Amino acid sequence: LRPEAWLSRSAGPRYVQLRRRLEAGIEEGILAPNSSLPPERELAEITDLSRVTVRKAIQELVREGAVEQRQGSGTFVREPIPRVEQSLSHLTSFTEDMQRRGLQTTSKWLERGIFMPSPDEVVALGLAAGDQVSRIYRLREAGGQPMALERAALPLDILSNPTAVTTSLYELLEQSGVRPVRAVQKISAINLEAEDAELLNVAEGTAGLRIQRTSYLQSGRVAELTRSIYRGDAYDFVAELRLSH
Ligand code: 16G
Repeated sequence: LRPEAWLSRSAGPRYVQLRRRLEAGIEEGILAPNSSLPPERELAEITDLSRVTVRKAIQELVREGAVEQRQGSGTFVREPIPRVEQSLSHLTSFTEDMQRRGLQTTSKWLERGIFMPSPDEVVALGLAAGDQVSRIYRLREAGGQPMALERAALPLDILSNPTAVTTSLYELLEQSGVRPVRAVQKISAINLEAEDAELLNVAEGTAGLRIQRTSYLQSGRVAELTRSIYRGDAYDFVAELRLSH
């Protein structure tokens, strides 16, 4: 970390340079998972930077989830979570995707029941006046790590009993003969709000992906409107593209 080896006048603010330097150390494994960073004062001495600069660099590392501050014991390098490559060309369920990777899935239920629909659910699901919806809202985990928050809304005749969903929604729909066969998915970038970040075990403001999936039955009817928030540090979405004429 000797400053003459890496600090340059022309490479941007000093806290950014220090942050990059620490990130590189984490990537190269010099700073191993669960090892602690030197205290702020010590880091300032080694790097010849001010404590304010050091603090700013560390705050950024906390924000991006590379390190975490543990009450009273310092700043530690976090265990990196394996990134998942998710194909955008197949209509699969979370459970199927994770099983294929040999990961055990679990759900924390945040809400499950029958409700009056919101106006956008009425429109998306093509509901009639007075129709209710089944809603399931859960935190989805794979290999013990929180991966995504998912809020699904389905018409009652497609899912009449939301509490019957215990593991896989798609498996239950398949058993009832209403498995979606087509879906439209929209992905947008967000910064996670405090409550969602806490559930996903990342710092507030961390990058996330908002995904909206509208899925359809063979008949063309909408079966599901699901709004999800995926961890930006856990997912790469991959689509195959072909030249069209
Ligand atoms: C995926 C779908 C979600 C669907 C769920 C069913 C995305 C972005 N979303 O997470 O729309 O409801 O799978 O999963 O891929 P399950 O069958 O494991 O409950």
